[in-house]
Amino acid sequence: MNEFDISQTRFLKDINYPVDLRKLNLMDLRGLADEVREYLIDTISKIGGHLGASLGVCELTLALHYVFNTPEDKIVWDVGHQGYIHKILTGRKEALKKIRQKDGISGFLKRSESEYDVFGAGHASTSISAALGIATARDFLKKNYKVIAVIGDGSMTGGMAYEAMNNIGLLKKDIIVVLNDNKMSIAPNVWSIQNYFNDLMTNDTYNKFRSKVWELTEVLDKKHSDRLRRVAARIEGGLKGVITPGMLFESLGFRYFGPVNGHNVVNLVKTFEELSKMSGPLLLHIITEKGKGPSYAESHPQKIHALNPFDKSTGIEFKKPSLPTFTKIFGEALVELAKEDNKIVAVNAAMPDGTGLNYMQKEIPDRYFDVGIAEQHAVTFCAGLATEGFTPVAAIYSTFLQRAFDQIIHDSALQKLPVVFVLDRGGLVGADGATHHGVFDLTYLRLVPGMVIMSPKDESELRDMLFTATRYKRGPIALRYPRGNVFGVELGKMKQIEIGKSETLKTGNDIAVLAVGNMVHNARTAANLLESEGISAEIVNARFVKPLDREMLFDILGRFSKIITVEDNTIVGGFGSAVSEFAVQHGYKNDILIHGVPDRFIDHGKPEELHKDLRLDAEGIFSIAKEFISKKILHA
Ligand SMILES: Cc1ncc(C[n+]2csc(CCOP(=O)(O)OP(=O)(O)O)c2C)c(N)n1
Repeated sequence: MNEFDISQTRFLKDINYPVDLRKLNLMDLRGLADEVREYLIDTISKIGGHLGASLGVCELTLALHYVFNTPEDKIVWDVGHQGYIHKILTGRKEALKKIRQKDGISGFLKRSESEYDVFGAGHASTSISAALGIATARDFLKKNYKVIAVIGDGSMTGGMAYEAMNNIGLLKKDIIVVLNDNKMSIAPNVWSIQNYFNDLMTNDTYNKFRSKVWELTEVLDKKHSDRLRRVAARIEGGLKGVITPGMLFESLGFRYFGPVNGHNVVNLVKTFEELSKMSGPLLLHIITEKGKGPSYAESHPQKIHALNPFDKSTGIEFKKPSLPTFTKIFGEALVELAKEDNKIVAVNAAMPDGTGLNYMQKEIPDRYFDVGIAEQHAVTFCAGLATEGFTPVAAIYSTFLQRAFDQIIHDSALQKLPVVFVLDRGGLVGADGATHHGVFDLTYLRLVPGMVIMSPKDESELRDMLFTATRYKRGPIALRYPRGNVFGVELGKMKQIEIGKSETLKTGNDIAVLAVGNMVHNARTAANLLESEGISAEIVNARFVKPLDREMLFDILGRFSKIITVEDNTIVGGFGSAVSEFAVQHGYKNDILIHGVPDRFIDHGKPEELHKDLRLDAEGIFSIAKEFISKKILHA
């Protein structure tokens, strides 16, 4: 397929900011949409990234920046993974070529990156709350810009969206919510309200009735037209015998418009022009196709949510890893265990493939649940299942489980309910960056009384830990492992691991390195490097961050004056903190160096680049150990 050359485009070559866009004739937006799509596909095919969502909002993004006076008017994007076209149109056309790469722009919205990125995102369902905050501040400041939140139907499965809408109904602020309905989350969406939409969109009589009412009431003044439209909506609800989504939103205080075709850019512009003249909370429901454009994307919207570099004529990714991922090992092991134990139930929050629960979904669908982007609900749902003797396995990315902190404490741990938490993407995740790194979990889980926290050094230990977790009945137990491919070690029959027992991998005399999870591998390699310089390091695979292996710690603290702890978690309150607290509480005065992710947010980059920068790779651990031994440093 041909290289895409921006200089040969009719419109895109001259578009750098929304002001340039606004100089175009309305009809030219169609041609521009084609060019933007082509540029997006060409760029992402070379470097990888989120594709489907941005292709789906191409016309919407053009229409919003065309009609509204951005950045004075504020667009708040939910999640932000659909923001690539927004970035192209707001000064980052060239920068798109380095999106998600080290020192390049972020794959999500980021306030520090552009004044057009009004509100940072990465996690779902925040846009309506943020937009309401902005609108409330605007009114305090007596300004009159527009505030528009764009939220997908997937993100509408998150409870926070309803908390925000409920609040908007009370505050009655001028705000426009665009509901981008493509029936997809990453996987097909699990939104019950979708059924109402499906009803609506296929019901011809309803659509005719509705447009007739709008036409008839167009000529009336606002007070009378509003009243008539409400009466009509009630009649229509009665006729259909169901509550229509329009009524759902209207009962929350919104005026509901739609559904309209989100790929007709000309109509979208006209609709936004109309909406911009209205006041109060407005909700525009648009229908789009995730992956709109290339046929492979339209037919596989789930696959093209995010991609490695790919062939742009077929959508097929170039690089297929030879080793499986930790995710796959977990997913398959869970099926193995669930086949033996019919009390095991698997729960995920809108990430069946990402968490590896797609294997359960396929093999044992009646004990598989996707609850939507609803991590809080997922955890309490699991706690409920546990009260009745089930073994719920909540498979949630480390970063997204942050959402359910109170549910972990209040609903699971406090009641000693045995929920198994499986946290994929623990540690530095790479290209998704600061919003997605799983570097807080060891800390936020460690402070929960009674919580057991494990992290495997490799895939075989992951299986054993899962086996152990599903048999543990004394309370919540968590298992955390990284993104990416496994080491390729041999897999045996799953077996029980003693709770709180570490594993010494190498004995030594000069320094002890206590490592957690995938850092064990790097620590081991560092020990070999140290050995070649005549430094003898003892290497311990901690296995458990809680409870700590007291016997091992007494032994290590007794034998070594210098100890390094290594974890790909924040150094605040994680494994190293636990070891230091233990030492202090028992009156030891050893030098303990806590090595991990520093106490700041870490940007995107390849995991290996980030590990190198933060000295968490083998070389880094090796050099830190040397400096520590020679007393150059007391902390990393
Ligand atoms: C709290 C949280 N959980 C999970 C995710 C992972 N995630 C990213 S995008 C996405 C689907 C969003 O669907 P939707 O809002 O409909 O947007 P679309 O991709 O369809 O445009 C999910 C589940 C997330 N970003 N935040």
